[in-house]
Amino acid sequence: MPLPVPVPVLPEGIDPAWLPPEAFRPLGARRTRIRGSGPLVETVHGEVSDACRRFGGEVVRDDDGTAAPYDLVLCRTDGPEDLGDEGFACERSAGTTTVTASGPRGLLYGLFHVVRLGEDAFRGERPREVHRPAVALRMLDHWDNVAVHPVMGQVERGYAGGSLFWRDGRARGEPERVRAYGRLLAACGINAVSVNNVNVHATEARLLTDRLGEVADLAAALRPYGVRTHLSVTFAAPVVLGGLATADPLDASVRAWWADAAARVYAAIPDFGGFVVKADSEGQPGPFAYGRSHADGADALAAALAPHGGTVHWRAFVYDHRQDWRDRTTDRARAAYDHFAPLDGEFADNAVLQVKHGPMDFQVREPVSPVLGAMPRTRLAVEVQATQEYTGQQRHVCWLGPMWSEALRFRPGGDAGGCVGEVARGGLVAVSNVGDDPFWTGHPLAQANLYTFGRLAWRPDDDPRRILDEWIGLTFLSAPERLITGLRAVLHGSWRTYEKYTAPLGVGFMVQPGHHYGPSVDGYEYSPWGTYHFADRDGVGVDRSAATGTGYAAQYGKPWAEVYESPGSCPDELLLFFHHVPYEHVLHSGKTVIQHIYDSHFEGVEETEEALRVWEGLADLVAPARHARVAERYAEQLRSAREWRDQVNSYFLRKSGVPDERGRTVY
Ligand code: GCW
Repeated sequence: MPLPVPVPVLPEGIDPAWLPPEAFRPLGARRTRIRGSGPLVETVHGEVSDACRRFGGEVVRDDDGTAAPYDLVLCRTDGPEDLGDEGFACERSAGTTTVTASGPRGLLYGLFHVVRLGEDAFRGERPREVHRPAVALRMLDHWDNVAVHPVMGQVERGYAGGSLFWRDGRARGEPERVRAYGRLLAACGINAVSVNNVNVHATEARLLTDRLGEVADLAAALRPYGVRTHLSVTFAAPVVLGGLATADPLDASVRAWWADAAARVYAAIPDFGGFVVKADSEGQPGPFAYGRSHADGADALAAALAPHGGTVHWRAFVYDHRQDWRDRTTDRARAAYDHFAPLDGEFADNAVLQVKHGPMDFQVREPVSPVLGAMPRTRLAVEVQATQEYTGQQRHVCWLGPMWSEALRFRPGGDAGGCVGEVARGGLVAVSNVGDDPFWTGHPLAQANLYTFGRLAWRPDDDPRRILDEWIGLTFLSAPERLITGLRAVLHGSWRTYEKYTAPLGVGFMVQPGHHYGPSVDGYEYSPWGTYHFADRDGVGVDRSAATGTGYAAQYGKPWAEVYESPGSCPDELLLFFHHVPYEHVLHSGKTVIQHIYDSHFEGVEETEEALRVWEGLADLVAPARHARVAERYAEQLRSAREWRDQVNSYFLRKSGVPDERGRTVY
C-alpha cells in the first residue's frame, strides 16, 4: 500500500489562509474509510490522517475487516456516472457521508468540499449531489522573475513581497512552502500554475533548457495537490537558447528545435501543462519579425507540445506601445480584435488564445473584450488580474469578485448567445497576487480575491457573495455574526468604492506612469502607450463609435455594437470609454458628467472612511497581527483615496470651469 502524502508543514509565521487546521476538526474527529488508489488518493489519505492525528478520529484504507460503520467514505472508483477527471458526488444516508470520484483530482476536491461543509457534512441525510468544474483549466499565471529585474523587481506587478518560487536568480528551494501553496490552490479548485513572468528575460528563458531541473522541482511540489506546472517561454528561444539564426515558426529547424525542447521538458516533467507566450507585445519577440501570423507562431509551439498532451497558451495582448498620441485614429482598444479575430479557426486544437477580459489593461472598469465574441472556432481563455496593479496594489481593499462575475456573465452575442464563462472553453486565468508575504497576498483581505477567482473558475455563474461567505467561513472559523457582517460591509462594495474615487466612467488610467499607483490625471496623456482620456475645456472621453470615432464599438456583435455606439444607449459606467462628451452631458442617472465626477469622488472617500471605521470596530474579533496589517493599509488607502479625489476633482474643475453644485471644497 503506498504511503499517505504528508500534509505540508507551514513555515513558522505563515498564515494558513482558508485552511486553518481547525477547519478539519469535523472530519478529523470521525471514522473515515478511503477506497481506491492513485497518487492524489495518497494526498487525500495524508489529509485525513493529519486531521485524525489532531482531532482524534481514525482513517482506514480499503477493507479493514472491521464491521464498524464509517462516518465518511472517500471512494475513487469507476463510477456509474461520468464524473470526469475532476468531478465528485457527495451524499449522506444511514449515518455515512460518501464522496465518490472517478478521476484523480475529483477525490481531492471532494475532500475539500467536506471540509467546507464542516459539521453539516455529517448531519441528517443528503441527497446525491454532483459537483463538476465548468471550466477544465483554472490557472494562475505568476509574473515572477527568477533574477531581480532592475525596474520590475522580483515579481512584476507583485504586491506581496518576493516570489514564492525564486529569489535572487535561483530557485528558493522551499518545496514545503510551495506544496502548502498548491494545497491552498486545490482547496479553491485551481489546477494549473505558470511559474515565471510572461516577459521572459535572459535568466528566465533558460528555465526551458539548462535550468529545467528547477521547474521540475516546483512541479514535484505542486503535483500532489493536482496542480500542473506551466512555463512562460520566449518566442526567440530557438535563437537565444538554441543558437539558430532564426525563430521563424515555419522554418523546419525551428520547429525541430521546439519539438526537441518540448520532449526534454516532458522527460523531466511528465505531467507538464504547457507553454505561456507573450509575443510581439511590449517588446517581446514574436512572429511578426518573420512576416508570420500569430496563428503560425502559436501553431509551431502547439505542434511541439501536441505529442505530449501539452497546450500552448498564446496571449492576445498585442498592441502598439509606441503610438503617437497626436494621432486620434489609432486606438489601442481595437488591437487584440484587429490582430486576432481574422485568425479564427487557424489555431491548433491544443492552442488556447488567452484574452484579457477587457480590451485595454485590467482597468477598474472596462467593457468586455470584443475578441470573446468574435472567435467561435478558437479555444479562448479569459485572463483577469488578481494582482491589483490598477486596483490599489494590495494597499487598498478591492474585492474583485463582482467585477469578474460581471465579465463572466456578459453575453457577447446578446441574450440568445452564451456568456463569457461558457465561451471561455480554454480556461480561466488570473495573474497571481501571491508572493512570499506571510499573509501570501500582502493585504490579508486580498486572499479573498485569490479564493474567489478559484471558485468562480470552477463555476463562473456562481454568486460571488456566496463565495465570499464561504471564504469568510473558512478563514475566520466560527466567526460571530458581527464579524461576518463587518467583513461583508468592507468587502462587498469595495470595487465600486475604488472605482468612485479613481478615473471616472470607464475612461481608465490617470495613474502614475511606470508603477501605476496613485493618481496622475495626465500621466499617460501625451505618452506612446495608447491610454488617453482627451479631456479639454469642453469635454472628456474617447470617441470609439463607428460613426465619428475609432470604430471600436463596431467590433461587437449585436446588440452591443448598437448599445455602445451612441451616448444615449451606452451604460453610464462606460460612457467615457466609448464617447467624448461635454461636461454638462446628462447621464442616465440624471446627473451631469461633471457633477457625477464630483459626487462619486466625495462618495468614494466617504465610503473608505466608513470602511475603516467598520474595520476598527472589529479589533476584538480579528487576530491582532491580521487586524493591524489591515488597519495600517486602510490608513494608506484613505490617504490615497483623498489624493485621488482632490486631484481628479480639481483637474476637472480647472478644465471645465463648472463648480460643484453642492459647493464642497475642490482645490
Ligand atoms: O498590465 C500590463 C503590465 C505589464 C505586464 C503586461 C502584460 C507582464 O503593466 O507589467 O507585463 O500588462 O499583461 O503582459
